[in-house]
Amino acid sequence: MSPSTHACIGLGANLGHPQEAVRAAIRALDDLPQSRVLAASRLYRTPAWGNIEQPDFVNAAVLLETRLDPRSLLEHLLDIERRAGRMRGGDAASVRWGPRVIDLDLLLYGERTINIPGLRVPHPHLHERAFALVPLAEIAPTAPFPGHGSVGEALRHIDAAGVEAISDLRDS
Ligand code: PH2
Ligand code: MG
Ligand code: MG
Repeated sequence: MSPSTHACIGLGANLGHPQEAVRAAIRALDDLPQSRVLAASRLYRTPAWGNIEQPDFVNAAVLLETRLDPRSLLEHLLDIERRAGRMRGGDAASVRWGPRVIDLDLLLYGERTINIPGLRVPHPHLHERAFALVPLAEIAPTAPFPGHGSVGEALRHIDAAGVEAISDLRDS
């Protein structure tokens, strides 16, 4: 069994029922084997990033204590996406940067840098995306971010305009 690690997961959705989808995915993360959610951020409404006209996103972040290795954790994230109805390959909702019912990204895995087929950690765009960094900084500002110091330090270098917590009430 691997030692326990703090992994950071980014969640996003902008099709169907985004708030419900994000909340359900947070519960699914807590149900993963050898894992538990240590902290979940509030939900944020964020302007869609990318070159496609699409609805605003709901984004959030989770700090997960896990003994799953990075590859197994990634497989579980893809499985949660599939069970939530996420389609990959061929359909309109699979366009790069396009709309999706739920997206779970492995942003950080302890202090590790990972570069294997299908998985790069830290997430290669984390340092430039307020929709991921703002929720993450809410729950894990001191988390080590290889190449960028910490999550909180990385956030100081980007413009977070337009990224707003939906409500302090989780069931709004
Ligand atoms: N995800 C994308 C593309 N654009 N924009 C926001 N605001 N939030 C996202 O999670 C997001 C995005 C593809 O993963
Ligand atoms: Mg993503
Ligand atoms: Mg993804």
